[in-house]
Amino acid sequence: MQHTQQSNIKLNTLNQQSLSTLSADVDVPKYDRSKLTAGIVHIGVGGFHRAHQAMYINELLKMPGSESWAICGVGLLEANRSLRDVLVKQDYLYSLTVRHPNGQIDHQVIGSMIDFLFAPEDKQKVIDKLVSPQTKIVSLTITEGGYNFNPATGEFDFTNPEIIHDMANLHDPFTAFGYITAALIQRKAMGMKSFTIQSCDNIQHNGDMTRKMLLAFVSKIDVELGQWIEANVAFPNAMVDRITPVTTKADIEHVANTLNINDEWPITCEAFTQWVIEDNFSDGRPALDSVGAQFVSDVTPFEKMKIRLLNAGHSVLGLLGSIHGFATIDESVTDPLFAKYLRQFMDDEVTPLIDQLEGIDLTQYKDTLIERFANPNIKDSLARICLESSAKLPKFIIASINENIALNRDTSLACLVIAAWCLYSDKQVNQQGEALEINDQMAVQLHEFASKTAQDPLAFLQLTDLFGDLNNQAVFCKDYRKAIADLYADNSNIKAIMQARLQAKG
Ligand code: CS2
Repeated sequence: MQHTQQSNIKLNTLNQQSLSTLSADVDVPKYDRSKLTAGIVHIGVGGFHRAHQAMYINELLKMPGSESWAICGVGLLEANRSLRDVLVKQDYLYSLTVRHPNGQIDHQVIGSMIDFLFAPEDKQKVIDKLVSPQTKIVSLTITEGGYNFNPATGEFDFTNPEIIHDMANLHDPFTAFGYITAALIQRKAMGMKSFTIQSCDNIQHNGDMTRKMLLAFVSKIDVELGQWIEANVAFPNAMVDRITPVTTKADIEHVANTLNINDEWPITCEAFTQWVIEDNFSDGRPALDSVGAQFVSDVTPFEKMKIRLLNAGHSVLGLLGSIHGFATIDESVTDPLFAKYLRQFMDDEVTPLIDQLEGIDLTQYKDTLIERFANPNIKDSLARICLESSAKLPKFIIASINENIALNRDTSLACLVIAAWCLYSDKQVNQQGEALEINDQMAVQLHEFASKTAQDPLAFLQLTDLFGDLNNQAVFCKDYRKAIADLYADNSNIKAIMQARLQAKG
């Protein structure tokens, strides 16, 4: 540790100049970055964007003729200041460490980002960038919560104070909707084409959802603009996939020790990657199909499969594993009981809801998911998985519960996950008595409702913004009461409860 820190001091900072010092087995950008222009403005430069879209664009830029598709990142949040500082220091370069399940590690340096605008410092600059004719695509990873919909109804939340502010102050926006609207007003006035708005978040019909939310926002500001958006702006739906854990100190040290370079914000990810996109763009698109992405006319079946199996599977392991006291996804899924529970959840409570996809064998897809989750080299923390559960679970799990209820199908494995989420939000400790790290925009309400469980076992379900009318579903409620009773019993043991539920399923 001491040694690493000392050697760090002597290391070069990763930047354009130091690229040539990297060993030949590191895949560095050899294309001329000074010739690139940013056809894509990306809002929300998190780890996932840097492991996924920016990586695809990096591959594309290796091909001549694609120079106009580089990325300008945008950070809307004050918290993005430090990312901006690092990226500027590093000429917007960062390393990607790709960890295979067999231990193989590939290192890349990604060069597709050529600028980064930190919005809180200069909002007008961001609006100008969006208006610039160079900008052909505005892509988004603003997380499930960033779309500002009510999770139970799917309708735009007009009560959000930032939205109320932006509607009256488009010159000084906070939200992606504010920035995009300010830019589209100018584009329309100048007779320009619109950019495509491309969501890369884990929301089913992410393009349709973005469109619906933007139109709702605009409807209160400028009705004609709404009509113009309907006629001119493309919102391709897409399924995005690559497991990207939160960067840790160990990742920074790994890069320092193996690449002999100082990268202050490296990204680590799994080898698997997938991007299925509807071929619907307002003003051209990069040839992403030449670098592994897939263009299709309808992405619906792919996104449902991914969100309801992978993302939901993560949440099953995340919440049950947290209560048990596991720290990571691989640790949870290598426990045979957890693996069995996950598989049965996927087989019995999700697979019957997924349409058959030509060319995709669902059994194999699920096998692959379990292998990916078990990758011992990806230490994906349960804290990351449980982060913002209130924005995730309605789409990942509650949607399947509702579909199963409508079909009179059993939901007992998912039901325990909801009850575990109640315990998690209420007690905020695992069954070993250790504190859980809870990060959720709705943490206060989650705790408030969950903490009434001792008086009313169904109290958590009264949070109807998340659960809709689940609290009126008699069969579900009966099972939920049982799950709560089991979880809240003295000496409760989550594994014994999971085992009993699996046995009851037969
Ligand atoms: C995870 C996703 O945040 C979550 O709950 O399920 O971030 C997941 O790792 C990605 O969608 C994988 O593509």
